[in-house]
Amino acid sequence: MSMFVTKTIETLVSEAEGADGLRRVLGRRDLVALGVGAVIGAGIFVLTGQAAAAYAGPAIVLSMAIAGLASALAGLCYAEFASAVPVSGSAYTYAYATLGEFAAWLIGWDLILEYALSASTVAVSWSGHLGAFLAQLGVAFPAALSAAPGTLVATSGGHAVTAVFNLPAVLITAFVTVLLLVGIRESATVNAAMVALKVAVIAIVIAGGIWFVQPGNWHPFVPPNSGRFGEFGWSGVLRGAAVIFFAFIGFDAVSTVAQEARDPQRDMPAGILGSLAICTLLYMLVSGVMVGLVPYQKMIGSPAPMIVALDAAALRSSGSAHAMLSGLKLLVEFGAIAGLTSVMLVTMMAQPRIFRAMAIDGLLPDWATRIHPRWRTPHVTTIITGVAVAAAAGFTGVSTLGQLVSIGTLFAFVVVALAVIFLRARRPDLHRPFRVPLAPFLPIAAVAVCLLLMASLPWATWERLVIWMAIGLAIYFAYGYRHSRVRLPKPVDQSLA
Ligand code: ALA
Repeated sequence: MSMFVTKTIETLVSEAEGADGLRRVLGRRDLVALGVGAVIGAGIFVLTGQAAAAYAGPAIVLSMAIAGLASALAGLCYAEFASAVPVSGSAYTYAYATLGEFAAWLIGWDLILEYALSASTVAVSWSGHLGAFLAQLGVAFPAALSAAPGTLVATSGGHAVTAVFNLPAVLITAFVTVLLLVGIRESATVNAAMVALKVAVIAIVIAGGIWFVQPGNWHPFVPPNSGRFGEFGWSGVLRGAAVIFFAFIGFDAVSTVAQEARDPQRDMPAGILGSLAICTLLYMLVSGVMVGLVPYQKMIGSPAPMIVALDAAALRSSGSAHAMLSGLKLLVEFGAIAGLTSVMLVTMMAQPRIFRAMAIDGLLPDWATRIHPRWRTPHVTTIITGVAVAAAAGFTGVSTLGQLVSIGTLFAFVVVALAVIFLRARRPDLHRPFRVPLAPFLPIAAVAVCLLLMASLPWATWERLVIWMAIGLAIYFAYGYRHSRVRLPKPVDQSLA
């Protein structure tokens, strides 16, 4: 059989309904919280300032709306698939059902960028925020243990030392891995607590900060273009959207726990679209407040733009207002640390489930399908993910690879939107509890907007994507092509399930 062989929807659903071993414990609220958990993180706490200062100015609010719209178009496509095919492989499985094994492998491989690589970049950011938080409390963390080997880091005394490895990034990855091993219910509960905290912090920044906004900072709302594409003006709004898109990544991770949802057909669309709506609204409001507190130029290059904005407001105020703004700064650091932890938690929850779906199909080795007898979690793939994320976060300079995460995710979105169109044509009869409205126009719009955002990313990011995919192709032909269970049917080894 050819490598374009597809899996039928009926096979996928019956496999998922069989004695799979995962626990069906997640309700609608858990799913929305998982979506928000995966989305609000490094993007809003780190990238907003850069996107506003270098590209969009106060119109960062519009960039947020565009990135939110692109995500919503893709989110609708994910919602249709996740309700019709509620299995844990997400885009990988959707591609297998529609475009065939080869495309499925490519997407499965690509999703490593979205989940494992983003967890690594977020772990590095987590480490940076922990250092800043401790510094605010007057505690100095050893600089040599705070970055990838070979990086020059400034000590609290102002000297430069060469870092050995990034200890906090490794520790947080280990903590998240252990939590994910112990159980899906436990992980969802910790996630809910962290989501409540980070949403509360953002809401407090909005509600507290709005009183200190200087409306003059919002003018001109769309600063004139500098003469170069992407530097202010409308092209800047677009580039700002492409950069800030990272902040929206993650809502689709909800679809990877479809087999652990109590009623996936009903609750998957709510989890995906509900979390996206909450995050888009919060992002537009908080970025609007930030560029109202401080002239956007002041946030250039800052890894903690919310702090810069609050600092500017604190400088202008006195007495209790000053004290409140200083308190808010500490809260923001704390919220960022919680926020980043939950992003890692959900992306590192998603990755092992995709690996496992690939192993069930024979594209990865059999032992990767195992479920822990007591914890009922995919422990083998969870540990592999944890080790890979920790190695990348602790020992390599992954922090510069955020745009690779974005391009990889956009690529997956394009494929899922195309897959919706294909499946509508091929299986019009299929029961779809949720349907993308105005199909095929909205899925086509999803493809177009995602391609536009991909085109706005730097060329170097494209080169890295091509290299990553070439490595994936080599692995497919060396292993998956020869072991595929769909093309070369062989019984599943029940002792491993
Ligand atoms: N959306 C996630 C973040 O901003 C990846 O950290």
